Amino acid sequence: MTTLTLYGNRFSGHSYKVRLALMLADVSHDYVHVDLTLPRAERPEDFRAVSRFGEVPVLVADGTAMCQSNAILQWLADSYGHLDGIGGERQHIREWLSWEANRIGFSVPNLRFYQRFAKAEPALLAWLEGRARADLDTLQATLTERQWLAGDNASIADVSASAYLWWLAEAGLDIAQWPAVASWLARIAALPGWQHPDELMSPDIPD
Ligand SMILES: N[C@@H](CCC(=O)N[C@@H](CS)C(=O)NCC(=O)O)C(=O)O
Repeated sequence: MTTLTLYGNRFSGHSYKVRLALMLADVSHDYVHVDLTLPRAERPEDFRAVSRFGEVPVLVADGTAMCQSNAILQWLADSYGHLDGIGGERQHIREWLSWEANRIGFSVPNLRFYQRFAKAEPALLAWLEGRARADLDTLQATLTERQWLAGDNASIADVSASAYLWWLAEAGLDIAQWPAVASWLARIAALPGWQHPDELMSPDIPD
């Protein structure tokens, strides 16, 4: 059996999506919280040794370190045959993972960061909000037509694109404006093994 250790942070949706995929696939793993308020050079030695980009998440599988959340999700899907789609769906899954990295996995986390954790110029906030709204509109249009982003079942595309939306209110946006997205989140929350990020990502660690 492969020994897995996930390095993550409780406020990081990128970390959450990897841990959620592990939970949904019922894969045993160790989880290590990394304090991102520490300068990179002061983070624990074991984390610095495996984090090629200095970021969470990092998944270490039998001593081999993997970075970048969507690449890790693809490895998990390939390795455990869960949330992986079939046939031609896999190309759509890869497309959604690339879209997520540049769109909703950029706009919503940054908007949330500047609403909740730091201050930003109004122009930057307005730009991020416009981008987040456009991304939610893209999801709304897709999910009005279908239940899942790719194929007939949940996949890593759904896990990835939804990761930050559980905190949408912290970004100052109301999910009620995107009802098909809200219904999709409810379908994801009904998957066996699902947990909200605030429950799954080390609730014992102080803010
Ligand atoms: N593209 C990366 C993004 C990872 C990322 O932005 N990680 C953030 C937390 S959500 C981080 O580690 N920030 C701390 C730092 O950069 O020092 C992925 O998908 O894994």
